[in-house]
Amino acid sequence: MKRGFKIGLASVLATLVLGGCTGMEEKEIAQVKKAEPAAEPVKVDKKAAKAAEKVAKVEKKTAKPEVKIPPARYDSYIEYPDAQALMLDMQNEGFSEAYLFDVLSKAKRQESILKAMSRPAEKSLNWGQYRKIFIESKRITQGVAFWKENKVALERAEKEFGVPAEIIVSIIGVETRYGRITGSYRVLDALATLGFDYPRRGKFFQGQLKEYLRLVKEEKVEVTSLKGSYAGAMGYGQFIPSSYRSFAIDFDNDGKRDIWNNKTDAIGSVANYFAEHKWKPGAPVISGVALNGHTEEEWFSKGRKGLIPKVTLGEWQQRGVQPHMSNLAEDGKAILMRLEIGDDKQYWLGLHNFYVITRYNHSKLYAMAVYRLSEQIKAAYEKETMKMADRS
Ligand SMILES: [Ca+2]
Repeated sequence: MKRGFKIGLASVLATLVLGGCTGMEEKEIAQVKKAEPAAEPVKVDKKAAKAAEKVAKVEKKTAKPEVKIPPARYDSYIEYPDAQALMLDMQNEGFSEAYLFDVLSKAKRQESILKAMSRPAEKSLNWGQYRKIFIESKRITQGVAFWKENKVALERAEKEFGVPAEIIVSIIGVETRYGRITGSYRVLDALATLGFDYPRRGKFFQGQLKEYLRLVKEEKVEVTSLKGSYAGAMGYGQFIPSSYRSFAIDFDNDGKRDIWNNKTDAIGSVANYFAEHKWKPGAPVISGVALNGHTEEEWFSKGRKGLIPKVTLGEWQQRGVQPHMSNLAEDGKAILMRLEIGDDKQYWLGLHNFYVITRYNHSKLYAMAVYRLSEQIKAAYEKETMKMADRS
């Protein structure tokens, strides 16, 4: 089975390397690992440790060499030719030259961001390792507390957008531990650093910097005032500037879309993001599956393109892939997933709503973690509210 493990691992590696960039945040698992272990040491069992050893071995063979961080080309971003091109584009949109000059002269290159982006080694976690980071008792109890505190807003979001409260709570829990870790970089610095000093994704982040300039103009906020992750993702749900402009909403009707400090706006914005990405109210997310007979390697979802459901449930059944759920429409489409936990494997069909979760972050492990955590938060919330009902 060693060979099977390696093939599987490669797919997981691919998923994480390619995961999540146009959706919400340029999220890399490195960030999660960096932000979390200090507060929450992850207990590793023997099986997982053995798997981690294997991961390290395979990683050695497959990891790309560490990306060299290019030195700053000039002392200030205003001297960078691509920054000057960006300024010209923005002048054509009506921004003044003096304003743009002032903004870009304030943008600071952040070496720690470039270091974090170039670190390749931490991207390779399998499902067994990944889920331990996100699905643990503290994040569940904190999720129940967040739900209770924001019950009215969550109920209204569920009613208006059809997105279950537990999914919204879980997203905010996975992204920022319910607003506890929202990032401490100035968004301007993060986007300028990655836009002008990180060639691999420079175009993407230059685009986000433009979106950010439009955002601060529209929202009438000071350009250096907003904080976020090292990739410029902001607030409770970690919206990048383009997502903010398209999907953030003023859910408490006070005239501002405040995803940084206002939990009601943050909740409504996450719900709206899911609704806009066509979440189907009441529809399932995943189904367990029985594999009857031979399977082809290419049937299994790999990488970012592999997240798009193309095969109908009817076709899966003809191939001997039998969902445990009996009430699924035959013309609905699904992806087939193989997830590793130590030496064990789990097989799942990812349905339409699973795909919608991957629009928030392009990774099947991410979507799986969000969904599994949401189930546990819901169970714990119901248990607790039932207890309270018994008492009264
Ligand atoms: Ca508001």
